[in-house]
Amino acid sequence: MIADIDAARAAAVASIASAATVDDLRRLDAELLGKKGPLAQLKAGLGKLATVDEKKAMGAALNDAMTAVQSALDERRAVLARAERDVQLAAEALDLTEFVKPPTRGRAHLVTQAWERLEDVFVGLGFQIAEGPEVETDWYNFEALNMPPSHPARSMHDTFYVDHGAPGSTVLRTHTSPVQIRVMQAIEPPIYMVMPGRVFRNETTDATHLAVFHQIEGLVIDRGITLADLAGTIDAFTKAFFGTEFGSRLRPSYFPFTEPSAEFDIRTPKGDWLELGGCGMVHPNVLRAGGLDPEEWSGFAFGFGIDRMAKERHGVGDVREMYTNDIRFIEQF
Ligand code: FA5
Repeated sequence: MIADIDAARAAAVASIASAATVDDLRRLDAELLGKKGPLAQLKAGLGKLATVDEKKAMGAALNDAMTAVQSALDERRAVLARAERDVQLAAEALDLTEFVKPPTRGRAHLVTQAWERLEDVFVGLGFQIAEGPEVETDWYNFEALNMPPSHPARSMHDTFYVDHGAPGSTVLRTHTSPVQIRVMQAIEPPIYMVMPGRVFRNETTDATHLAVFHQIEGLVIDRGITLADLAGTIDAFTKAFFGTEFGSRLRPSYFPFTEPSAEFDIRTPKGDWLELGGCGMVHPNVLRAGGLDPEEWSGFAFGFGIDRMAKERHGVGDVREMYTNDIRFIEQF
């Protein structure tokens, strides 16, 4: 009988070694160790043995054989499972090198880039940032800025009126200067604030004029502020934004809300002068409209065109080009 057990064991181990898949092994497991398997049948024959000692010896040999078959099954299963997993991983692997051209990344619009850089530069100079509404009352856009209804300077701003409230009382803001008043009303001096935003003018567009464009307003209110502080701030800004090879100058001008008033020009490295915005010392009537005492506080304000700055900084010929959304133009920046 020992010979039969050894033969059954050897045959089982050999068929396990030649199993090609985990499924084959599952079938072999049932065949070899199941109730009808060769070892189970030999076990059924134990009863026919004559002596107890023989039964014991054969029983032990059968148990050894079953344990050996079971561990052969376990070892082979581990080997086959690993091989099958390797095949599956290889089949599912993604070849990322097939994207020869990486997907192109989007970026901020030229004017947004200029807006964000302006904010960075002014924050670096110690300013805070505020924003005001695009739809304004006539009072904030004009009256509080020393432009009563009959003031001739109103005609410099070709205004879009909004059909809201009393006729003529609501406008699309023509500049960011009304935010000066809102800031003075909202916070106590000292004020060092810049206010970027979108503005609207009912004008014909050309290479330097848009009907919807962007300005950045600046307002400084403190004790003892003079025109020298304004000139120094503008020069520091010019060098920080455009580069140290650029210079700046103030040219006498007129705005109802500043006195004295000036235009702010920058000098390019080639020596040309370009007008970028208006500025001046805040008019006493404007301080009063903002709730401040002109005897106690003084300050300066400025307003630059952001679209024109982006145009100059990148050498764009025509401001309108920045809004055509022609990808061949936009992707250069
Ligand atoms: C003003 O709007 C004043 N609020 C600026 C100011 C603020 C002066 C504070 C004093 C104190 P002006 O209309 O000049 O001023 O416009 C200022 C700048 O906005 C211009 O220098 C220019 O850079 C830009 N700008 C004006 N009109 C247009 C337009 N149609 N398209 C594009 N940019 C414009």
